[in-house]
Amino acid sequence: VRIVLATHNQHKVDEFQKILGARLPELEIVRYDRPEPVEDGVTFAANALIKARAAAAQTGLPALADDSGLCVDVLGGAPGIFSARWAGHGKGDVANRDLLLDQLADLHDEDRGAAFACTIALVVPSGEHAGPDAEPIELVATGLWRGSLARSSRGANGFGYDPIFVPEGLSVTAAELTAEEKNARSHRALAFENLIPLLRMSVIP
Ligand code: ITT
Repeated sequence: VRIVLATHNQHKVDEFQKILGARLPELEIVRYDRPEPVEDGVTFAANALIKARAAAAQTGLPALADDSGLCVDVLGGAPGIFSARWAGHGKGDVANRDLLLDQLADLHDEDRGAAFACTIALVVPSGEHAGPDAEPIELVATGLWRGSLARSSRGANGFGYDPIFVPEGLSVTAAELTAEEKNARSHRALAFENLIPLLRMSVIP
């Protein structure tokens, strides 16, 4: 089954392929990175649906999209949906991380709790058999990965905020994990775990 993944982020594509390849080999994930619709939703789910809806409408194929970010407890869940542009549009991962580290510099270890969140939206266009007024199927699944924020960046694997995120139960950052170790426990892996029954129900014969 062919399914498009609407993203500009190659790291997400790599993680999707590794996570799903192991679990659902019958799915062929094809990257789709046309100009994105405006992500003006106020939740991860809303933004993931905006991206997946546009891709499904443009391709006529089932579409997946991922909206994700880092939610810091003392910041009331920020950066959250603003994670990709925390230091400003186009400033990049290093600037985003450095700003967050600066903002949290005075906090004690016990106040540095955070979670990565990932919401994956699946939009399946209505089939021809479904009649002219049929709506697409829209489903979402979320995964959370608890941890805390390091005091400086460590590690070269992964992407984004991985070098400053210490997963619960570990003493290394997510960027010091191998891809296999990250994909075995990450917010993205958990979101997929929750999405698999929905995929089986809607796109996998
Ligand atoms: P698309 O919208 O094109 O998919 P994007 O990178 O802009 O790509 P988001 O809008 O969902 O994606 O922003 C996600 C932000 O959260 C971005 O800053 C990422 O670096 C960060 N992020 C998401 N998942 C992450 C992960 O597994 N590890 C580290 N950082 C992550």
